[in-house]
Amino acid sequence: MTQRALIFDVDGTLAETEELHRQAFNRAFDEIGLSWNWGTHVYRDLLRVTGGKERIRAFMEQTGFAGDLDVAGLHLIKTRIYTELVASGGIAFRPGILGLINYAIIVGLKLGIATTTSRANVQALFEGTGEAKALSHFSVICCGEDVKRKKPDPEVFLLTLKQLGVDADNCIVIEDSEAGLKAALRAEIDTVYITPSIFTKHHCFDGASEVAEDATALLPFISHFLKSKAQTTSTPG
Ligand code: XBP
Ligand code: MG
Repeated sequence: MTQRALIFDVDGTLAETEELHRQAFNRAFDEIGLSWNWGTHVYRDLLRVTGGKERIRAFMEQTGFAGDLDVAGLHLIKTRIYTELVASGGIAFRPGILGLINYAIIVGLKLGIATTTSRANVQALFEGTGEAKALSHFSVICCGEDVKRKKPDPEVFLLTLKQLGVDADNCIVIEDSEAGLKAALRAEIDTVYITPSIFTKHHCFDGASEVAEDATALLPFISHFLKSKAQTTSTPG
């Protein structure tokens, strides 16, 4: 039987995590005595740069910061603070996410994660939401540290496809951002559903198969995708 898969992005897609990332960056800056403070508008703009370390470097360049900064060390502090914030339990999955995970398990879709953030943050999110068990159903989890180039580069999706052992044609991606959409399309995954997050509502989603308010609206599309694939497979010639 042809294997098919559902691949989830993490930040903004599984949960509205970017506000906690923003707070974690600011607390980390404070901890090392930097006077930076990323407000919501500044952070929304900085999110065009994917990856926390890359975002810090972009900000340094943008502001002409000339100091000597251990970006990797600062980012480790940020990750520690972020995982603590998430573990404190104030975050939940977005509507429909757990329903889609359960649906995938029932219909035999493989589950994958393709994210820019770190494995530690993914783990913390599933634990912090009280859904650690759901993570055990994901056969592949590809993160920022697994790739050389982050989204919108397709590398994380290509790696996820390879590890899943599923063709791009037989995959559905759920994303919230323009960079994520571009990355999936560049990996030749044609079926990309977008659920814009608070921080990505203004992005351009040209090329997406569907843009929905949240994952609750996606079930009929996924079911239709599976039916059309089943018909293609069973049509002789
Ligand atoms: C979105 C991102 C991430 C987070 C920060 O990731 O760009 O960089 O903002 O995470 P996703 P790190 O692909 O899941 O939407 O600081 O751990 O890099
Ligand atoms: Mg995202």
